[in-house]
Order: sequence, then C-alpha cells, then structure tokens
Amino acid sequence: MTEIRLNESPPVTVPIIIRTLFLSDFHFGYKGVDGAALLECLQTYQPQYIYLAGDIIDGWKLSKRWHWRAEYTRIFDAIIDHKKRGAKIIYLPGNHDERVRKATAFRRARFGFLSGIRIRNQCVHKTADGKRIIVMHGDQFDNVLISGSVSKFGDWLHERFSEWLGVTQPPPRILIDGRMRKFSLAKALMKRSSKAALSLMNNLEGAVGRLITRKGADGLICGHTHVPALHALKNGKIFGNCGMWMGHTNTAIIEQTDGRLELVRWRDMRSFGDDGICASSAVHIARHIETARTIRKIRQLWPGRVAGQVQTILPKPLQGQKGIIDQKGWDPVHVAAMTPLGDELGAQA
Ligand SMILES: [Mn+2]
Repeated sequence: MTEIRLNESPPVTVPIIIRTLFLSDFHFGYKGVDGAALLECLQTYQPQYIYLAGDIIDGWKLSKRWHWRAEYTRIFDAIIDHKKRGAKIIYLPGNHDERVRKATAFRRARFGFLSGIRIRNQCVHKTADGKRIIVMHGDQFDNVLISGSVSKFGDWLHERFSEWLGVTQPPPRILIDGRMRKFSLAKALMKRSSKAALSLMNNLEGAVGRLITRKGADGLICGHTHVPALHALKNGKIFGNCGMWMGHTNTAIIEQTDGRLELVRWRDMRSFGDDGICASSAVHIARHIETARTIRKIRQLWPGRVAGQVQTILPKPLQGQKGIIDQKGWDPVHVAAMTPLGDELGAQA
C-alpha cells in the first residue's frame, strides 16, 4: 500500500520549487469539490510543468445545471499565474470533459494560443532523471475493462483502432433498467465490494503495464479512478494516479527537481455554505484575460440550462422497447453478465 503524506503544515508564503505537478479530477460543476484545498496546493508549489489529467470540468453535471464557485475562477487564475511565470500547462481531457477531446487541431491550437493551456489526449513526460512517463486521463482503459477483454490482443486492437481512424471511442455505455447510461469506473469502484473493486484495479494495472511496455516508457500517471496511487507494477514500471479533489482524499503527484515522484495529500477544506455564482460573474472576477477566455469556453461547451428558464422536458426512451434504446448506434454491453459488478454502474460520478 502506498503511504500518503498528509500535508499538515500551515500555508506557506514562499512556494516550494518542484519540477512537475500532476493533478486530475477537479470535477468543477459537481458540488462537492474542495476548491480551497486545491487552491492552496496550487499556491504552495512552484512547478515547471502542470498536467491537468482530465475530468477538470464535470461536463455531465454542468450540461444539466450551471454550477460554479468563485474559488474555481481563482484556481484557473492560479494556474495562469504559473503559466505567466514560465510553466507549461498541459490539459489532458477525460470522460467528463470529453467535449474538449473532440476539439480539432485548429481549435486546440487556437485555444492554446489564447489561454496558454495546451490540450493533448495523451503525452509523454520526461522526468529530470530521464524517466519517460505516459500521462493521460485513464478512461481509455474502460472499454477494455468492462468488456472483459483484458488480453494483449484486445489492447492492441483497441489502440490500433483509435489510432488509425484518428478517433477516440465513444464513452462506454451499459444497459441499466432498459436505458443506456454512461459507465463511470470511479462510481463502480466506490460502490463495489472490495473484492470486485480489487479485481477491476488489477485488470486496470495489467492493461496499464502492457501499454507502458508497448510504448517503451517507464511509467504512467493518470486520474479517473479517484483512487490515489504511486507504486511499481508487477513488471517494475511506475503507476501513478492523481486521485481527486473532492474532499476525503485531496491528492496530487509531484515530481521533485531531481526527478523523484511523490504523492501528496491535502486535508479536507470543503465548506458547504457557498451556493455558487452565475457564469458572467465567474468570468468577471477573473484576474487574467486567459482565465476569462477559458471560463467562457467552458460555458460555450456546456451551456447547461439558462437560469429561470422553464425546464425542457426531454423525450424519454420508451420503456421496454428494445431497439429504440440504442438510438445512437452504440452496442449495449451487458456488464452484469460478465463481471461481478451490479446495477448501479451507470450512475454518474
Ligand atoms: Mn474520469
């Protein structure tokens, strides 16, 4: 088991110089985000590289209802502060902010120019001591996991398929109560018995290990599962998971200036009194133009429902009529039949 050091020291005034800060799963848009702790973390360190490894924005929540706290704007401001100091900011979208992943090369370049944040689906980070670490969100493994095909051939096919066609696969969906719902690995891990969760994690680590070997890398850092990790895999490669910033386990992975990787943890600093601010205020309070542009872009991607507007009643799929359910052409994957997972898999996390 990885030992996680809890940061009990008071907020520092002089930032700690590190080489890299790996963060993931802020889930902005979800109400339980620990923005205070995340802001403190960003102000504690002075990194050369910041990786935002996906699910930074919870588009699944935002597209239902706009929810933003002033803290989130300050967090983007803090990231832009680092950027202005010369740090490189790389954003690797996840399955909750998958709309960013669909952005064309032109749009990515344009956004990068306007905001200073580079968008990549996955990338390789070279540590100070020369280790090559693949960085990605990690939901790329979901299709392999839930379909149960954790074979080498399955991995290979999956990767070739997405590389050749130049597309990322749609998020996996599973059939629950006659409706297709998005699969959430994080939720599945949380709800399952420890035995089922452990077998999922083992499958994930197996797939991760094979990808690292195939790419000739030394390790992989991702997010997605919300389970922080930093340890050696069976094949000796490094596996890191940034965890999440929703209280309980506020974690990040840092690379020290000599290339050492460490998992750091912040105490729970959530406060529940704040009801959130509207999109125009969120933009208005930004200190940097880049922050304002980023939030405007987020609002464009996930407009949500306009406040005060009568809720549109979305047409519900007809219950019990197969064929209508699978409207978008995704093949339903009957997970329950193949894995020890049950019926709550599709609940969004
Ligand atoms: Mn995710």
